[in-house]
Amino acid sequence: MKTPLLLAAPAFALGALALGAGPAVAEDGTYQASLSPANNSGTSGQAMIDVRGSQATVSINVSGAAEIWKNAPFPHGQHIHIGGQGVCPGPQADADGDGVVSSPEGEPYAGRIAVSLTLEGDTSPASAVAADRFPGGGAYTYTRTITLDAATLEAIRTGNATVEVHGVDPNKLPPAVQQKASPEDPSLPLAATLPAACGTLAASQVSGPMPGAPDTGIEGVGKADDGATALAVAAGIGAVALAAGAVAVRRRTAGGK
Ligand SMILES: [Cu+2]
Repeated sequence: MKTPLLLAAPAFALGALALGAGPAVAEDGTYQASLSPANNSGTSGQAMIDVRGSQATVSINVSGAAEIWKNAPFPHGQHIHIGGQGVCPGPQADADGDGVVSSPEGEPYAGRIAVSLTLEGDTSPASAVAADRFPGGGAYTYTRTITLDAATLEAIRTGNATVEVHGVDPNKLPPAVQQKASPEDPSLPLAATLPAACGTLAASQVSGPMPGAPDTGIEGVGKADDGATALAVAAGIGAVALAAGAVAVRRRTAGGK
């Protein structure tokens, strides 16, 4: 019987159309991370990312951070990391056993740098250690609206993105570590780029739609047993009118005989 196949086609087309429009809405929302101290830094804070399409307003509050470096506010690199396990590294990530977990050591857990949360200019991984464009000092508030790429948006939406703030007071580190150079930039001490606080971004309960919310409209059409109903919903009121007209014509034709 061919009729069900013909009727199914418009319903499928509507499903595809609705799915195509869906993800942009589903990605919108507010995501939060509670930033917990790493590497004995005493640094903690909160990060919030409000996603609207590909635009994201990032807000970060940090306290207990390293205050001074070379007679100036201690610069704190901060990034969105993706592509790891979406978790902050624990002590087991200390591969070389020096007593601290460097950014490269933590990468399998927190992920690689996807976004550099700079104050101005470039936000790509190329600005990961752009010390002169990061906020600094023992406590600060940061807000900036930036554009995120698809991979970062997906990671945030699926709980695979972390926020890390870097830069630890050398006095809080083991003596041997204080003498080490940064693996990311050998001209800097390791202390300058060590993770100081970290948190996993998760959908906020405060506001915004939950990610992956089911689209009941699509489900309803897809599960419809009545092919005629699916066709009418898919094609809209115009098709209903046409179908009604066709029925009327058929009846007139039949009656005319
Ligand atoms: Cu980072």
